[in-house]
Amino acid sequence: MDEVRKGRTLVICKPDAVERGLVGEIISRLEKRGLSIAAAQLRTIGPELAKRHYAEHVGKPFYPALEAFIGRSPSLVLVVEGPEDVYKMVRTMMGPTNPADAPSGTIRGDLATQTTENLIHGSDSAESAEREISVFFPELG
Ligand code: FUP
Repeated sequence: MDEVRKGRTLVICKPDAVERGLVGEIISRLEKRGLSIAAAQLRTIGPELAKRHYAEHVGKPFYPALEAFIGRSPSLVLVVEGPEDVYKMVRTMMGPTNPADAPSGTIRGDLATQTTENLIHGSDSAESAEREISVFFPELG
């Protein structure tokens, strides 16, 4: 089993997921796929943390709405482990950013309707995963 636990990625069940009671559904999909939860933290992502996590988006037109949304109530922040390319598996399971483009069978395609409130974040590369894990879980660095 250990030899397939080579990769890790950061997943955020965003405020809409916690508010709508969809955290169990999301974790269940990840676990059924064969991925595992290595760390979990329920926390409100305030402006300072949001700017660190979403550094690439600060200054974009949608950023103020994104910061307000991500901080409006607690998120469940997870480190998810699996094969080397686990980040890619999670991204495929999430579906595209805009739920209108997300196929049925994906988390966003099955459960979300809006780009802002699209339930889940997953790191977009192995490098992003390590950076984002160190933002939320510095002790795992
Ligand atoms: P994703 O990697 O699919 O989570 O999407 P991005 O990192 O590109 O964007 C992060 C979040 O910003 C999205 F989940 C929603 C929000 N966003 C918008 O509200 N409008 C946009 O045009 C792009 C992103």
